[in-house]
Amino acid sequence: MGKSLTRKIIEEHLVVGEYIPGNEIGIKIDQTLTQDATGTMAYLQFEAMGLERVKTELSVSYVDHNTIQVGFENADDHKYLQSVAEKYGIVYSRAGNGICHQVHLERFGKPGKTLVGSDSHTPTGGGIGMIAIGAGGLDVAVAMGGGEFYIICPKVYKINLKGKLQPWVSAKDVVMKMLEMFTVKGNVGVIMEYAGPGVKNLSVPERATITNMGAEMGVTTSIFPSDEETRKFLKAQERENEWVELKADDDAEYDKVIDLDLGEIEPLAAAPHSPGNIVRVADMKDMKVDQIMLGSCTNSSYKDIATVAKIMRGKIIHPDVSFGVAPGSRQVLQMAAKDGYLGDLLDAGARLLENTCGFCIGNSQSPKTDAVSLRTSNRNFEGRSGTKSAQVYLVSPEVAAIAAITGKFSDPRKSGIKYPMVGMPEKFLIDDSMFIFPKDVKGTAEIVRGPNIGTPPTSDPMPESIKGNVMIKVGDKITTDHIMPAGARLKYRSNVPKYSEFVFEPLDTDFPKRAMAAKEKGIHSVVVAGESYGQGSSREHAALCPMYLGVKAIIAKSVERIHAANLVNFGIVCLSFKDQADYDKLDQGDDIEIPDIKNKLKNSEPVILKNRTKSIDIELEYSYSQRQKDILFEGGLLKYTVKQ
Ligand code: MIC
Ligand code: SF4
Repeated sequence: MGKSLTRKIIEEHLVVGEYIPGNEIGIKIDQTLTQDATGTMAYLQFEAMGLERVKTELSVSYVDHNTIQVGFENADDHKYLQSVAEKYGIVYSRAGNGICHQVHLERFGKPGKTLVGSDSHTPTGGGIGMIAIGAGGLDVAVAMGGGEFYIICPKVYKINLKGKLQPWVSAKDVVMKMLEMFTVKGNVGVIMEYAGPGVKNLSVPERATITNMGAEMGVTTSIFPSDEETRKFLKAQERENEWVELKADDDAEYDKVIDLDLGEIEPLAAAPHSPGNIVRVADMKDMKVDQIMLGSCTNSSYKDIATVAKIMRGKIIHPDVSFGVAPGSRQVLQMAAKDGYLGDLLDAGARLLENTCGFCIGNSQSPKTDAVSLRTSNRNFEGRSGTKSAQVYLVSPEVAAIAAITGKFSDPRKSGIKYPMVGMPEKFLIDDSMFIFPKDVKGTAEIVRGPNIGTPPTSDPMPESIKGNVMIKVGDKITTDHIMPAGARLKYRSNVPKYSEFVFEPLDTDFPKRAMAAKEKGIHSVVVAGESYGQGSSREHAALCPMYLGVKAIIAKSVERIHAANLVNFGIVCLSFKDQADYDKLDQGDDIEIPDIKNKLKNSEPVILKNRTKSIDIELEYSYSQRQKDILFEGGLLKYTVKQ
């Protein structure tokens, strides 16, 4: 049997373990990326490792999340990041250069390479044939230091694409179709490999939209082959010499094969409040819309902006809507300006937003109370927009454009407007002047630390027994936005004690005070959760800040991949119910004990939780490799790595 493309790239990078799906393996990382919101912590941790330079082929530090700069905090972070980059040999992408994933695809992504990034949408790089994986900042710091990156050796699903997209249907609809089929849970440890005759009908930026939002399925990553389309893209980015042809063997073995006919896909949307709530746009019954946002790392390519501009040309936006446009990169923005598309959009009444994450992370453009907001981004978790009562639908740029004109959520195929076909430009505008390439080969640059730059707290070694309290009980599909909100709170990322005041803010504003008071009395906190705990972002603060507040264990029906890894990295043990029904036998406030947990893990014995309040025992499970156990015993990855 032949090999999948995924297997070929992973085997080429395999340094620890064997390629057996389900096994923990360590792979060599060629490239890393960070963004500012997760980057400061990642670099503080890198500094703590005491290395002289990064050891990767390429590491890039992007500033794209926190550019709102109300107060000094964001700007302090940026200066710190710039100085760290210079000292350790990292490329610095300045604020204004664009969203990390879009810019990385344009300027640095290389077929066949591995990339790990401290952002969950790093799989965008799969569009150009990379194995690109999102992770917590600490894992990225270790990779920058030349350490291997650990994943579960994946199951590989082949998505066999046929046919061609119809007018008014675009790459966003393809990934929403995938979300309809696979949902947002149950795909941990899977890589989606796109193949088949339909692949050639998608350009690299379109493929990147698909692999980007694949993150919402909870998969490890998604990947496309590197073919003539990839060559065209690299050539247009003046990087043709970086192209290599890459594809699966014709007789490759897969864990599942799914056929998907591009020609049969219709305009889709993700309804509130999950990217997995897929509905047909045709069923939206001309719902009145209040806000439309075009942008984010999913849909802000040149093609996306140009398509919308062409639809809007000569039209005026509906008086009841606010329409914001955030191009994905400076390249897209400069080209849209030169080619006249920006003029079309501005003439129509669009509000030009900075080419950053902005609205997508909820740090600006919060809609009005109860608003219906149509967004081309990838996440519509409740409250993420900054307005709890807002109804956010995720849509394609085409659907967004028609809604901006009509003020209604309607089927773009019935708009009466001719569909503008926009191809990929033969040549993109190349201007790398907003990158700072490191010159200081001796690493003597001084690191600049403003008052917003704290020191990363470390946790204590694992206790022999966990004795404490169910400090909070939460339900299913709790996202990292619930655990550690971003938006207006984002600016405290570099200041853990301050940011910790907002742990679980959307669910229970009293949690931080309760947990801290318990910690001061030596009482351990545990969190009880339902299915798919920790969905969404890679932000390690969703583990780091609970750790700071004294959380020692998460007891959940299931935990998502990146968050589970982050919990280990910060010394929080993650246990699941042997019998899912036992979830009902724990309540907030219950006194609990997990006796002798350290030894049980050491000896791979079952763990029993004693609910002292209810006088019942509950059997808990775990599946940790020896490496993960050692990290937990040590009190987290930083201590473990320094010791090594
Ligand atoms: C997101 O889209 O949720 C973010 C903000 O980009 C996060 C990273 C972060 O929280 O800083 C992600 O996707 O990992
Ligand atoms: Fe930025 Fe949004 Fe993409 Fe996250 S999902 S990287 S916040 S644009």
